[in-house]
Amino acid sequence: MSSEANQEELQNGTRSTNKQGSKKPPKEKKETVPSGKEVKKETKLGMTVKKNENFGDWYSEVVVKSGMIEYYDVSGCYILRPWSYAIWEVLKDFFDAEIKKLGIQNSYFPLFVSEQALTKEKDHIEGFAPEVAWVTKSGNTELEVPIAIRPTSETVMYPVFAKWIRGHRDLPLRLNQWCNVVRWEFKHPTPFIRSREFLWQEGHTAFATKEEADEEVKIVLELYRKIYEEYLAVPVVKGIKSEVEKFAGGLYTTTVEAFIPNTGRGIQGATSHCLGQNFSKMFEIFFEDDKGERSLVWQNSWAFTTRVIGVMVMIHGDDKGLVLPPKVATVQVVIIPVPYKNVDFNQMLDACNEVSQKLESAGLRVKQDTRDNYPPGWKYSDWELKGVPLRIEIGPKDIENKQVRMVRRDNFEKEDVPLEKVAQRAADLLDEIQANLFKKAKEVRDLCIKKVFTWEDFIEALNDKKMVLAPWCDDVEVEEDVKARTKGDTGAAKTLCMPFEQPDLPDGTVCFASGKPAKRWALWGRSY
Ligand code: 87F
Repeated sequence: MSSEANQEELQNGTRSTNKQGSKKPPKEKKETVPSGKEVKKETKLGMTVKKNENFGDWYSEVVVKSGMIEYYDVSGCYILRPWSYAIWEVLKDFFDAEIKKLGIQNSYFPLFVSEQALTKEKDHIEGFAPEVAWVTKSGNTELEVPIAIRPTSETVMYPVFAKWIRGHRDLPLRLNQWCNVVRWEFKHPTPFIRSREFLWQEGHTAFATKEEADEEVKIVLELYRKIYEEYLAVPVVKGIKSEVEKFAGGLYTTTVEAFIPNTGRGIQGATSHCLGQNFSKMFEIFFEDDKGERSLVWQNSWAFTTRVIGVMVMIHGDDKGLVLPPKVATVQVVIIPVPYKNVDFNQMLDACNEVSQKLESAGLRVKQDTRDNYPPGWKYSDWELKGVPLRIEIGPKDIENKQVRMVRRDNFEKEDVPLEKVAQRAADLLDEIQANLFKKAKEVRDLCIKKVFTWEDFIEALNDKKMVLAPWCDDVEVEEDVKARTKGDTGAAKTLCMPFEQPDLPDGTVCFASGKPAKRWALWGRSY
């Protein structure tokens, strides 16, 4: 952009930066918009809370003002508006295609569970019972037997697995379903992160051998890593849960763990469980092998939920609003005409159309904001709030010079790009933004992992809102003891996982908490 053009723009105020993130709410003033109408400038549309000043309020504000969430009059339930649901669909499309390649099939099982089925596996349901929601009435009539709403579908699916699986030829049985589940949580609800109803996929599979089950657990966990790191640009640690933290009904639980630096809390990203033969024993899921012997099947289950969206918002959002990684953004590029008083608006629209077509032909998701009742500066703020990765501004000087201006959402860098290069440059910039968001998030996350050897250093790191990587004896009682000793207003520390990637553990290293010989490194932290 020439300095002459810059001057003109400054005078016109058309390329002003977002003023809505500043402390003072913008003054109400009247502006002339392309339609010639005078409009009252609306106030408080932008963010009013800073991420570092009040993270909780910032989060609530950003999910609502960006258009992701609408609040609802049932506590803990939220409306997912198209702006967030479309992100879910991108992840769903990716994961669905991947599991189909593995030979996993989709199916749909009922929302309701009979009491008899739900309580069949007592150990499984025990700790979770208070969270189960029940239907007790139809109209004014009490049901003869109350019916539960699925909090997860083991007890719905496994009785049928027992019926369907007869011989080794019926194996593996690998099913998935995309559905909602209900868990009546009493902890403070947070959109996406902890809601009473949420969307997920739940995979439930059965194999003849443990080896096949083990293999699938790993493959699915890698897909979850890709969802976080390659789509949402959120770094995660892969690992195995401790005995205390694993899914009690299963054999072992693998996990991807994310971290929210602002609150100093770890957050379980998604889990892939090997259930061993625990559920097949309980639900009598046998198969006859090729020698005619009856054996129990080996099972897995795995899930990721709409929580992933909340983690992404928390990691990348800033004081101006949402920041969407290009791979999941519904709109990757927004095109905004920047009209001047005496310039033909239709000419601007033609230019926008031309650019839009070039981008769409290159496979990019594009939106033109041609609303004639808002000035460009207002639109910039609005799309920044909504987190669109790349903005293209087209003004009369740009048309004259056969160029457009591109502005990145992640770092606000601007550049002028010749018309014939817009598609390639936009695509490259989107890749750069995706990579940069991950790189920045990983740098911050890495600084939040503190390696310690002693209890004192452990406590210091925890109080400093860090995750702690510490040598551990892997005793259940010691984990319970650490929980008890760290219990406070902000919640106890627990193991997040034992990372698959283990630093060296020299002979003679002792557990930071018990002084007993350390068996492995564990990642500890307060968590969601
Ligand atoms: C709440 C109420 C009732 C979690 C619950 O992770 C039961 C449960 O079983 C419950 N909350 N869980 C554990 C779910 C385990 C497992 N289920 C299939 C998964 C992956 C998908």
